[in-house]
Amino acid sequence: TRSPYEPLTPTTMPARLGGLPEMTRRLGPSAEWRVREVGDGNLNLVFIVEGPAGSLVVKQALPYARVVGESWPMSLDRAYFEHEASMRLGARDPGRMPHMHLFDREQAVQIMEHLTPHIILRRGLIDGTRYPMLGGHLGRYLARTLFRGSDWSMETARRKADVALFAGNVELCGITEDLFFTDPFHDCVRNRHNPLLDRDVIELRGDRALKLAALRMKTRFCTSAQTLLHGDLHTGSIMVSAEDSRVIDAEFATYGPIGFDIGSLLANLWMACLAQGALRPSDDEATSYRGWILALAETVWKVFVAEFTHLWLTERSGILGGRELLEHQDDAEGAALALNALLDEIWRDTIGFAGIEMHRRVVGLAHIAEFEAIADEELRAGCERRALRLGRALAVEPERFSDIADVSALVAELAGR
Ligand code: SR1
Ligand code: MG
Repeated sequence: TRSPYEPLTPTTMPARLGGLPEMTRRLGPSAEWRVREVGDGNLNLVFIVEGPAGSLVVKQALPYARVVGESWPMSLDRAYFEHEASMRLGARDPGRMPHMHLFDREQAVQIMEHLTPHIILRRGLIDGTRYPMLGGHLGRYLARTLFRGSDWSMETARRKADVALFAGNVELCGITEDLFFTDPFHDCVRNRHNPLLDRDVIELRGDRALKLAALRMKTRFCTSAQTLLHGDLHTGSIMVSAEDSRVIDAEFATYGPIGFDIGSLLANLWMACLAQGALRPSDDEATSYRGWILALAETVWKVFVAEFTHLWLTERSGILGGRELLEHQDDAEGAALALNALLDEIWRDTIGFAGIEMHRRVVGLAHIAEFEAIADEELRAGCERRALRLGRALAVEPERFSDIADVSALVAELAGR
């Protein structure tokens, strides 16, 4: 008989998992395991288990949101959706997700590759480290996963089955609906902000144009089921080393608009830029590293466009293949127009979602370590205020940004003030 769900601890891990041949084969005898709990995210337990033969990561969902505590119960099913999404995203861009070894649905446990010497990208951006391969890796990851999970790639039966499957991830999808698009724009108990931003927050919550933009982007998120999203692709969901980049933590996976993952990621890169003035020891170093992050964001977008275009031209086969209507009639110009219209829509969504992400990271529940690491409240408020300005411009005035270089210019201008 199987034991009921119970959270693991470093002490109970050897007794509870030591009987699994997969574990002892990879780690060695359980009596010699060293177990550390290293989770610093908002939701789960994460353990590194080291033995004489190797190391592994054990991730376990808790029946509540770790960031808030037991007062916010949360379904263990999120581990199941994370596992299902990770399998798909990993297959669509091989090598970009950690290798999964075991999944136990009842215990909400995933046992996976221990990525070493990788660190969380957000930490690397706080430390000022440069990762030469990262832009290419992330641009291709975005294009491949977002294209191959879409109607431009999947045939009807598989696509409908996957939409139905991930529609079950209601709880986490509902959190995104609230935490991104609603809570930050009204006086919700889950919100928190730097007290020095009190006046900015009052202004923000009276800003009708901004609230209409939030509603517009919420509508896109809820009604445009273009592809299987990672659903929480910020810089805390990416692990990096000098040569490698991996995407983790896909528990918020849902069908949604292609621009959502891209906008979440770019927003976090742009916010990291805005923090540099307070994080680096000199203005010159801040300017130089900010330039590197801006170039990284541009590379991510440009590689995404190039790879998405390549896939659209070479792999397009799904429900929206559309070849009968265009190429079979030799209408190359028509095909190019269709692709360009799609890329324009993705760009507009991308900057809209980026603007919303910036608001929720400054005045919502879940903040970012780049800003939280700034001890001086005045300095922090300055960075956060610039993020709100940038976020508002992106969400409310998307027509100002026909190209990613337009966003880079505004980030650099705001950061220099
Ligand atoms: C209660 S969950 C809060 C946030 O943490 C996760 O990382 C997601 O970003 C979510 O919105
Ligand atoms: Mg996460």
